[in-house]
Amino acid sequence: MMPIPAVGDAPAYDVFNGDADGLCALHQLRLAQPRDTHLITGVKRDIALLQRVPCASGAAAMAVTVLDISLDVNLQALRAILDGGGTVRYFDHHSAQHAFPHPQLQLFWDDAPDLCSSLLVDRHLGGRYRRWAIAAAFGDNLQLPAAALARRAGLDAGATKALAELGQLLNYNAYGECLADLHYRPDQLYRAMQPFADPFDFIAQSEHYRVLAAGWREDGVRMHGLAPHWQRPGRAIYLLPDMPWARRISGPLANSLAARGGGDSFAVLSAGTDGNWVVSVRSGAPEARAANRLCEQFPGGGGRKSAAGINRLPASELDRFIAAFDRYFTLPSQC
Ligand SMILES: [Mn+2]
Repeated sequence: MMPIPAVGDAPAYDVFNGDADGLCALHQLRLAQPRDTHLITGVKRDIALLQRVPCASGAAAMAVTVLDISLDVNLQALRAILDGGGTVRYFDHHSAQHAFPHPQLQLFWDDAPDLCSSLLVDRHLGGRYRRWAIAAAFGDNLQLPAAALARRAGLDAGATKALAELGQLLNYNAYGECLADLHYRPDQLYRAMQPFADPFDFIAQSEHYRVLAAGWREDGVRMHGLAPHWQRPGRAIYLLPDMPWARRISGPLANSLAARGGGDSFAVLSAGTDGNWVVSVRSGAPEARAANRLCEQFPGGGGRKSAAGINRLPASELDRFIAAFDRYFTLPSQC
């Protein structure tokens, strides 16, 4: 049972990314330190979450826990909460170049490539709910570190696979343009996980797990039926229609194409409800042809060398994008 906050207690907020990593980071923490809190979360790409904490001036100091969203993106809201007398505990592995020391800020931050927020919480708790951390690491695409941790935890191949699937399903639920695209709002999904200290019980008993597994199968059939809109040797472009299922699988599709390896580059363009495209690009040669350099040629484009995107590509720019993509990723042997 969740303890009811005593009268006069400061309001507490848990602010977390709606993906597997955010969910499992919060879940581990609240299993260890139960507290009735207000939940603030959203779809996976909704990361400017801290500004949603109501900053009532003159209110008693609030306690805010933040999980798996970039400090840089939430800098202003973080400062406002601290300036208002609130305390913040922050676990994250995204960009935090503007991190600063503050007596009311406890920052657990590490962007090592084999870490995620759930693993930072796992470290903080001394591995107390490690199975949830392993599921999260799989969900956050950290296949090797997750498998290594599972081995060290004595899990056999079947159990490891079950946690990998759980992580994938929790992560899959967060993909969409808006909450209506998702099977469950991430705060609902978290509440469904809350009674389960052991993820294997969640897998065996939760209706939410069954719904996600069925949704994943259905969307997977649609995903595997997709043919590229445009294709040349070593590079392809996929167009996804303006449908909730398509917005749910855009991330998993990009991940599964990337997982094929082989040095291929590709773009997945999802039709937004506003008629424009949301573009995600993966480079098969990140050093020679950084994905972000292609995307930066378009307004709202950016990202990393291996994976980048364009937030809003006008429908009228589709042909220009395909031509630019083609030029950029043309294989040297064909020049
Ligand atoms: Mn993460």
